[in-house]
Amino acid sequence: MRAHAHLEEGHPRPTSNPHLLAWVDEMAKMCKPDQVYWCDGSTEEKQRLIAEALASRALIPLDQKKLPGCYFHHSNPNDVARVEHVTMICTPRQEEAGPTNNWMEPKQAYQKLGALYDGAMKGRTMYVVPYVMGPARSPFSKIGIELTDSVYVALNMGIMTRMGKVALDRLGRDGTDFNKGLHSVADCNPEKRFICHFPQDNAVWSVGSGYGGNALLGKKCLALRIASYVARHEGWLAEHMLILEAESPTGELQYVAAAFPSACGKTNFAMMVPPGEFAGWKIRTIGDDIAWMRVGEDGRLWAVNPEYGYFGVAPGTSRKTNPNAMDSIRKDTLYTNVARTKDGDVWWEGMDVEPPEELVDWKGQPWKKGSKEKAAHPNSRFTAPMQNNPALSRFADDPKGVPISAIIFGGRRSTTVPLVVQSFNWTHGVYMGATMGSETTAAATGAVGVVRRDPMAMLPFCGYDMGTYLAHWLTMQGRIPNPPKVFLVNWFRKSQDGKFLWPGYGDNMRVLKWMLDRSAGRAGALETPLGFTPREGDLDLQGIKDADVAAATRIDLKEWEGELVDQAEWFRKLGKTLPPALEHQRQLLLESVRASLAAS
Ligand SMILES: [Mn+2]
Repeated sequence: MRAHAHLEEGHPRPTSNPHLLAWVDEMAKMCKPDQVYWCDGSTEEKQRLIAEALASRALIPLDQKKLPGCYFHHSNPNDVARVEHVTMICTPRQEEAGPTNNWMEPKQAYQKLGALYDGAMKGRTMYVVPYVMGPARSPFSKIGIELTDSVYVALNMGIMTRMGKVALDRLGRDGTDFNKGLHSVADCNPEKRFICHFPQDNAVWSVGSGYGGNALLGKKCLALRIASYVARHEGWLAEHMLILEAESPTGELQYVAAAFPSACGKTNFAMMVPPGEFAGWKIRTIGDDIAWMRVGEDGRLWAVNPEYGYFGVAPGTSRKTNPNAMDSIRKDTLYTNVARTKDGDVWWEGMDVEPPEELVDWKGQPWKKGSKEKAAHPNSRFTAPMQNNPALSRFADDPKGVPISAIIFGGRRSTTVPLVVQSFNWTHGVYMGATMGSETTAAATGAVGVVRRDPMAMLPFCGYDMGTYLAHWLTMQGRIPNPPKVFLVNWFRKSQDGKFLWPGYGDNMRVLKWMLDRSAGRAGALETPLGFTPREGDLDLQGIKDADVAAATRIDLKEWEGELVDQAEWFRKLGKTLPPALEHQRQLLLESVRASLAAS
């Protein structure tokens, strides 16, 4: 009962909300921290927590002249990524979690994790982290409270969310609608690591990991898994999508949301710098990872970014691939598992900067230039406030959100999927999202790997049964009088000798412009059995280099016949909740492709 003793002696608690207080007390009783600290989100508090973290070596200082307000953290080497095999959806019936999620019965999960939490915070502080996902005063936003024994997590939550007093004010003296998140690093044992979601209780219990997606409970846990469940019941969409703003030379603003799986360039696309030929065009960021989208009074789909910062992968981020990200991470940024230079700067593979002769690698070991070991962990990260982004849209914090003209799905496919194709209609668009995927290629032999289907890039993030999720997407059509147009893109198609057919990065602006013009009904296209594709001359290709546009945009019906046959197996895997309209769509496309093949 030390926690209680401390509460009486310590500062007065910043809320009188009985529901919140009772829950915090109950969790403290189980975890037995030495003290309970309520975060207020102030600047002074941040400085104090940083000082604490420096003293305990949870943070290591970087050169404060070069990187003001930036610090380094290295995680336990056994704890460097999301852990999908121990990420659970805990619903009374397994069918509610569906065939693509891991499932645990809720009572059993509470018991199992309760035993791991018992006394796990002895000798530690329990930080109470109140936060809002979404603009502070937006009716779309949701409140969460994360209890954590990691000061690193508390500091990250301060960057990634609107954290502190703002959330308690919103919750009010009697509010009950908040996500109950409990997190303990415990002894960081991979054998005792679980991330359990209780959609019916609006609760998340995470134990045994201090890493980003497992520990920052506002992000994947609340804003995607729990929110997707809530969104289905409330009639909206919680999606793994970036949101960007495009301003044309005439000042017209258009917005798109795009779902790409992890490591397919969401952050790069959201912060894209258009090529020189696109003078007067500006791309600005609303969000780089998550979109909450609802139907507005005007019948359009409106999106907010629930997050307040960027938790981005460092390796591969460079001046060339993403200058706006590089500018976003020079101050007030936390770096996790990157490499460090002797003079307190950061370095990673793909930074496009020659490594110095010597580095300190992500584990804290000396590293010499030419070493075969990677200096930065491939999943090393930066956590940066979105206000740092020079290309941040002035509507990024708008409570209404932004109206979406186009939804883009995309994966990493070396063959078959063309550069861009527009769906015939909403159902066909949902079908495109349902069947999208990425593949692994055996680069050495050029052999094509297995396609991992990742519907709407939500496979690891959907908080309920996937077939039911796809049915929810289909029913949204009836709710959106002015739906966005839907597109499928593939920046990663390769030639037979393994070369990318499309340069990607800033040149994706050329494809984006066509999609924006299609959405506004002012660009031409070729109707194919698989949707609308740009004809020669429909894409603005002025000044493009290193592209084989004809090959990148080509639809090979023979390849598509195989693709459509292959998709049947994926649909079988989703089981009996798969909407019949999607299987029907697949058969229609297959018939149409076979008819075209027979006629040619
Ligand atoms: Mn993501």
